[in-house]
Amino acid sequence: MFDTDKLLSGNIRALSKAITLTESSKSEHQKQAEDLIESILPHTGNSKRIGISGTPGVGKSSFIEKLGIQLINKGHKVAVLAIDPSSPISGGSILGDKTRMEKLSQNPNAYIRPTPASGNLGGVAQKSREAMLLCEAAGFDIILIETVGVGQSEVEVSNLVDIFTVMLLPGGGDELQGIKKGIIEIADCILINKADNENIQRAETTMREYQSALHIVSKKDAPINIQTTSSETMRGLDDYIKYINDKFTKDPQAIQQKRISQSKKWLNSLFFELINRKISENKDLDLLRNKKVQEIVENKTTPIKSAKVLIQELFSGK
Ligand SMILES: Nc1nc2c(ncn2[C@@H]2O[C@H](COP(=O)(O)OP(=O)(O)OP(=O)(O)O)[C@@H](O)[C@H]2O)c(=O)[nH]1
Ligand SMILES: [Mg+2]
Repeated sequence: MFDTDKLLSGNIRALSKAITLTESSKSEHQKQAEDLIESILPHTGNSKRIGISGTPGVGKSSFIEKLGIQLINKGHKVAVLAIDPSSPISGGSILGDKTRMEKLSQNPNAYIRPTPASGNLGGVAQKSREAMLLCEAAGFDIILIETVGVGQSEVEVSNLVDIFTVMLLPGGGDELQGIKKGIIEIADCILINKADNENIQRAETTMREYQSALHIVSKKDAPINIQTTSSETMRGLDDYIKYINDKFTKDPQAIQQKRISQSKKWLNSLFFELINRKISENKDLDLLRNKKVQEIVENKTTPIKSAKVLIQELFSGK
């Protein structure tokens, strides 16, 4: 039996064991993990959930290292979950991440964990969601999720966090690439990173370009926070922390609303995924579907009538 009390008391080994359980592909472990997560739910939801996304090398881990230490110095407990959608078992960048986050990884009030990108159900972010809830139950009140920006996974991670931050480099002529890629649809905050040394001017120009472009195209209720940052000089770090705190203190209702709509999305996507799985596992349905295709081809029936027959078959309880 898993020792839930240990997890709730903040024991790191228990936390690691719990996350490992959620990652197991064995069905008995899956069942145990589902029960465990349900049982700890009353102890979740009390953290600030922050996503930091951006292309490889933009400086996410270095920034998280500095941010994490700063937050710990202010009395927080910080969990870092790193998703690498490019490697199915993850771990790919963990070595790099641990060295990029050297101080943080040695701090007793920090916990760093890579999460596998390919879950059984729920896509890239499902495992991170479970890990996040477990970290919250273990008493971490700041969850930082690092993810490499690759289309769909970014959208999934944005559905997991309260503040989705996109990190960009000072531009080199193609400043508004982020807008073209549609990140403003999901970003709450844009950081123009590595704004140090000879890059300062360029970073500020990029920031202004985004500010004026977003002013025109943004349809969001809350304005997107845009600023320059540097992990080398600590530029912008305090502003970013203030921005996060303000979001939670000035408009807690908005965070609550966001979480409610995220829960709806999670339920819906898992529901449809399970339905699809049920469909693909149903051999009789498959045979019937092939038969219906044939009948449609032979003008014996219509697609709509066939679809209704298939639905009837699916819900006949067989
Ligand atoms: N000049 C400067 N260099 C930085 C800054 N932050 C990070 N770097 C450098 O940029 C490189 C990549 O930094 P990481 O923090 O590993 O970037 P990342 O976005 O986590 O990279 P991946 O995890 O591979 O996607 C390293 O060589 C860092 O030393 C910064 O603020 N200024
Ligand atoms: Mg990294």
